Amino acid sequence: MRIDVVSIFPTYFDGLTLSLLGRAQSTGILDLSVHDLREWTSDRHRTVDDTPYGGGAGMVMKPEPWGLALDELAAPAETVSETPRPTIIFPSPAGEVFTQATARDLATREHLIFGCGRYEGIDERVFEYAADLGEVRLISLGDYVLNGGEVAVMAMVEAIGRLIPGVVGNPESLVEESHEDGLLEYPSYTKPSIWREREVPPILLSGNHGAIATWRHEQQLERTRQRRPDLLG
Ligand code: JET
Repeated sequence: MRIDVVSIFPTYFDGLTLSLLGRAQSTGILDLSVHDLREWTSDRHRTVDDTPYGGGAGMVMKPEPWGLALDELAAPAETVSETPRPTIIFPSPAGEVFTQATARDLATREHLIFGCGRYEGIDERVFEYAADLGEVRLISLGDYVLNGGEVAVMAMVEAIGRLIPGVVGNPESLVEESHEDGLLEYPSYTKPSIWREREVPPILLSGNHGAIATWRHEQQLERTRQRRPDLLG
């Protein structure tokens, strides 16, 4: 999978080269490039924002650098029609909510482009133009506002990246976790069996694998009922 990220703070993404996703990049499973939006400016001050038409607080990201960035990243010059149309994602508090199902869907794409907005947002015509180059998705991490899209893109790339076949060593660890079966995860314990007078639930030491599976499922249901009743419908 190819992933391009466009941001005015490209060093935010240095962390994505660490650990799991770093290994996926060195093995060639994931081809991740981070680009500075200012590379597509041509004025002396490398301006990416301007005042909003109609007035109001704050600044809006200018369309021109975004147009040039998308032209270059969505249709690389040296390639031909085999290049798949990219999925172009803009994190936005006004987008559809990102879930594990969204991550699974996006993990099947050949080419993702993430655009990180800042200030009060991006000139609306950029989203219209991007729709001519690929499938545009405005995606929200949740009902809160960030200063820019960078942290949201970090979260999405990590959630998507670990679902690409070969990125996570043991694929079973992908199934046995919160949200993959619509329930919250059961509690986990490791040694020592008594720590600061707190015991591990004895059933986990019983060796009775059927009873352990039943107990874990009950724990999942109880936690989901208490913390996330919305998931039970
Ligand atoms: C966000 C994502 O705050 C979030 O996204 C970042 C952000 C902040 C400010 C502007 C912006 O521009 C994008 C845009 O969208 C229409 O113009 C993006 C909160 N939950 N998920």
